[in-house]
Amino acid sequence: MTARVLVVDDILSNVKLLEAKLAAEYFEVLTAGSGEQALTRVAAELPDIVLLDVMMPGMDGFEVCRRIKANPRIAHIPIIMVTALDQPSDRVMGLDAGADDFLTKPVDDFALFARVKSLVRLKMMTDELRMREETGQSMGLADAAETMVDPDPSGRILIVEDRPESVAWFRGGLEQKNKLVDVSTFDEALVRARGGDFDLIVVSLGIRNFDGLRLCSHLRSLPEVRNSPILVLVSEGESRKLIQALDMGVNDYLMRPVDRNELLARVRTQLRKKRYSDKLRHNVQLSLEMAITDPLTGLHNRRYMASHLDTLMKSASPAKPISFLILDIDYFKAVNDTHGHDVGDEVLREFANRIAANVRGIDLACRHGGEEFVVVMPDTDSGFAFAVAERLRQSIESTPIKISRAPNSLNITVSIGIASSAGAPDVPDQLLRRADQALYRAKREGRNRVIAEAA
Ligand code: GH3
Ligand code: MG
Ligand code: MG
Repeated sequence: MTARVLVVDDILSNVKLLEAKLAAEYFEVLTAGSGEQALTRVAAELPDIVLLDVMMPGMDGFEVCRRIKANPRIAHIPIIMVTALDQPSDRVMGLDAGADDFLTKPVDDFALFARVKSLVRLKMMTDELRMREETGQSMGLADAAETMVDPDPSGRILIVEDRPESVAWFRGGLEQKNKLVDVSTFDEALVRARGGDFDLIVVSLGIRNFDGLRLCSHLRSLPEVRNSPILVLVSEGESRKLIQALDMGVNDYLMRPVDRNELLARVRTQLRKKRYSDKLRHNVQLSLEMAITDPLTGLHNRRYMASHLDTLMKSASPAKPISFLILDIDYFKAVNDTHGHDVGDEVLREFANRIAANVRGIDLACRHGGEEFVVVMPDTDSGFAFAVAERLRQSIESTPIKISRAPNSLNITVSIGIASSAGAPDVPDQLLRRADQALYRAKREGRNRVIAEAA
């Protein structure tokens, strides 16, 4: 993996040392010699990660970190504080400022590469989502997700640990704000994680019943758990395990003995990130739905129908014919002219509801444009399609459409054309054209009727 790393330190020899280590591992290295310069470079060059010295004259590392995290354009860039300080309180201050992790000077190479790689990999997954969300936004489909929706969210947390005193300690720290479930066996952990929709899973790597790393790797491979962050507990002297854990995609870790404030800070960070990526994922999903949906009626749009038809037609055969209905409201222009465009829209919405209520789940109903609708019916011959169309026509004719202003309801009628295909050599366009010709006949012969193409 390669990534662009910004190294920030006021002492040139520190910068040179980290630069050399990272360059040897084929990272692209950018540098800054002060807090101010760091902010400028982050904004201008959008690195994948920042290694940030804490003690600098002028603006110190904590302040740089806070400012990066307060700017929505760059807040997603992970930050590792590199510090000579090694008190839990310093770490908590950094985590509170928004840092993702800490490295103590002199920097251990293994720890450095493991954490940089892990954080960059996690960022790339979020970047992919961010890009898709941005595309959705630029198409006017959904609003942007806020980077920091809730600075201190609560969530559902699964604790995998077999020491009762340790479980009790976690409960003491986290239970007030979060919903906790604890388990102590491998199978129980899997079952719970699969069904639990957890916002965070905490795994003790020192667990005695089974191999905690194996559990982490298992959890990472389960689709139901993919979006839940994992935080591992490690003891001093287990740095190899920690590096393996980070390599397999674990999101964060805590070193025993665990400092309570550090626990709260790391849990908070993970829950916050989870909320943010959930929101991104939700927006992407929404954009996808909106891209294939007609906003006025909620039916599928023409674009979706066209692409779906290509797939559908391939499965058509004499044994599995496909039928098409084209429906066009009669004298709809008069509705607009008499009652206004808004009422016209209400009629279209209600008309779409009637269609949806009268077709089967496997039928595809879409708004083809204006006051014209298409229903594609797989595995349906012309006779059955005719019966459905006739039922729809009657339902429209017999029940007036409610509107929100006087005269409160309108009588409308519909004309429907039908074409059916037993597969090759028909292509979707021809079938649509034939249904359209049948519709034209229905209009010409007096409207409010169903006409199927001549067999
Ligand atoms: P016919 O019986 O021959 O189908 O006559 P018609 O008046 O229904 O057909 P025509 O094609 O002349 O008019 C269709 C009208 O539908 C014209 C257009 O303004 C209106 N229309 C198209 N899209 C919308 C829409 O989204 N909302 C509203 N309110 N009207 C629409
Ligand atoms: Mg310094
Ligand atoms: Mg019409």
